[in-house]
Amino acid sequence: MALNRIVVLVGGVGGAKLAHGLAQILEPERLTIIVNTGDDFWHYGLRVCPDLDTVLYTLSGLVDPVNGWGIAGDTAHMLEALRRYGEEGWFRLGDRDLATHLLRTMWLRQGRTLTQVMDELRARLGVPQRLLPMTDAEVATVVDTVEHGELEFQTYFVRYRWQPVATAIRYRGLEGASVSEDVARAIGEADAILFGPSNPWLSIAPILSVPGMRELLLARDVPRVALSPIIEGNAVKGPAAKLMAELGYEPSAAAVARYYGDLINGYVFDERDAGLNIPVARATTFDTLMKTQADRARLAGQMLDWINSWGRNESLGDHPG
Ligand code: FO1
Repeated sequence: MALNRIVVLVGGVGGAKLAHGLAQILEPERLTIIVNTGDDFWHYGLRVCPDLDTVLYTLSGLVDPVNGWGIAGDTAHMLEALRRYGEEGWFRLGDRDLATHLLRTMWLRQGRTLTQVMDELRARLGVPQRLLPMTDAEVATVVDTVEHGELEFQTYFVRYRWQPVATAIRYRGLEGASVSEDVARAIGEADAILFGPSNPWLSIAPILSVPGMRELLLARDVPRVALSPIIEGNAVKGPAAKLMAELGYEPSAAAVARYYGDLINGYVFDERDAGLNIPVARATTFDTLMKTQADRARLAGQMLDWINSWGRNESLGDHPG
């Protein structure tokens, strides 16, 4: 099976690591990264796009290696100045990171699309891979919680540190959203579509909820392979396992595979979970923890080698059960 063009759907930190692994082993023109924008929000008049920026900073080598988001060595003078004015400053916008939000907001105000803005930012930072927002429309993830009712995503995630109990997750603004031409072309030309180890509900589901996205993906008779974000019932990072339990799913790699259902025809999960019964036509295990940059390239290579080994002429649409 000739895997020339690879599309990967990602959210923030975990997805950015897989994207970086792929970027290390593929020629740049073979990789397109489609990124969740449900986490995006307006903050002090600026358009902030955390997942896009996390991928941008990871691929450009600027990312803070401890947090996995933001810029390494960034300072917080702006935040301190905001607090002097009595502002809470709960969202830690670093001084250098601010430049990204200023440019993005200016260019958006001048009428450029988010796709064009991100293309300019990644080119100026020397990132050669295509980095596409899931849509150019403003779609916002909203979390319904027991304690506070409806919360904007960043309020839920950062301000309340994802501690409130979630009862539902919704995506606002879908009625005005569509798949961009660039995203449609990338999916249409892909020889394999990967789902990053990002939170299925908070990071991948917003991408899938863009009108037309599911149909585009399902129309492609190519490997569509997800990488589990759950290892031994726990999320590698963030609230995936907690959310699954709150939304009525058993937190496991198997439940994530069931959630993706017929969107995927292949599944990669961690070798520590080797005993699990995975309801996907093709499934395999690797060491999926990406602790180092070398781990990212190793796992990306293992995934592509495995997909390459699939039979040449079988139809990929089959899905048991
Ligand atoms: N995450 C936090 O937990 N606390 C923060 O203060 C914070 C600030 C921040 C600033 C810019 C940026 O691009 C990302 C930032 N993140 C922060 C991460 C981000 O909000 C989340 O990791 C994602 O939205 C979830 O994928």
